[in-house]
Amino acid sequence: MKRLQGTPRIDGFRMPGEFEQHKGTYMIWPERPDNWRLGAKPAQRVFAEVATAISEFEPITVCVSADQFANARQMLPAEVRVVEMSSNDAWVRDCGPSFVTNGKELRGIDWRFNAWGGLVDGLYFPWDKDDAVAQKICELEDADSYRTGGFVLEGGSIHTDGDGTAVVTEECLLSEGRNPHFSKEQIEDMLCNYLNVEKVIWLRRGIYLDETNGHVDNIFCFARPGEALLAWCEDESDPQYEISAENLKILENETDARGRKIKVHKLVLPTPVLITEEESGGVDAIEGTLPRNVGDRLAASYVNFYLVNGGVIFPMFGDKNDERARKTLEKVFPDRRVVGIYAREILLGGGNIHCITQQVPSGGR
Ligand code: KQY
Repeated sequence: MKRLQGTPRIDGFRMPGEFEQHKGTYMIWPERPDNWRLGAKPAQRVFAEVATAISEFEPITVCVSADQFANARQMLPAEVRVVEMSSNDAWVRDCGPSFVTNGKELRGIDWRFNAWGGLVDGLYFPWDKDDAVAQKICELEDADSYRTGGFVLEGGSIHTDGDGTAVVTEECLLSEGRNPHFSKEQIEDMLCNYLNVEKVIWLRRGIYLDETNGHVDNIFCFARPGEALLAWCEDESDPQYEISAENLKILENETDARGRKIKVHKLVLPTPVLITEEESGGVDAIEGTLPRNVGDRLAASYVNFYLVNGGVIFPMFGDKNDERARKTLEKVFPDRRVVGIYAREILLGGGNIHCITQQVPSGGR
């Protein structure tokens, strides 16, 4: 497949909203023992549950290393397509392509990936295999791609309504480890040209202590144009309270690209989730990888749900707010089946269901 010059905007391609119809979903199989406890066995069981749940709604492909291929194949149902692909870890939202379409043809944006901050504050080294994932998925999808040169970005750090608006956080996109030579205006230009949006809404910060430097996909999500969910904290003594309140204020004072006020639904967070001694003890310590220490607070959020055709797959934490989250999602998405998956094992690796999925929109050739 070709590498394209120019930009999606010039070529008339746009990034759809996740709530739009999908052709399918990609995931990557977890295996590295310095991020996933107990040789990634508990995480693999949850990844298999997520893939199985997605397969009930739309086609799904799981990318797996050569070493893990046989194991993944036997853990996943036959409906799930399994392909061999190398990677450094399992976060396809971030290293996979962001797809754009003109309604007839699909193309990918292959951002440069540097493990959430490169040598400044990245989460592991090296990341070269991850950086090659987007082009490989584009090959499987028969999609030409735009390579963004030195511009670093992860799919979880952007969110669009498919109708001219993108939402990001300053904490992430202005972080030192990504594009320190770009001004805020230059970053905004890149987003407008590659996602083909006219307006970028800048939230301030993401979820408290999110190791991605505050990815937007853990705190904010469009349900449809003009309507969104925001991760919400009710405990005024918690540092998250101020972060969520600040973002709400920004959203209340904004309009989207079409001039609409955005209706915001509060999705109340679980009570803080901390790493236990047993969980910490199961992770191999390797220099250069973020350690998993006892008592560390994880960036748990129900906003890390994934929208599939006709469904919503959301993470549960065994928390009193799990059922409350389900009710909020059922209210906001009355036409979708809401499926909860106990996802603490994904959280222990540093993300959740949205971070381990990447959609291929419909509208490809
Ligand atoms: O998008 C994400 N939340 C991924 C985080 C990666 C964590 C690596 N340990």
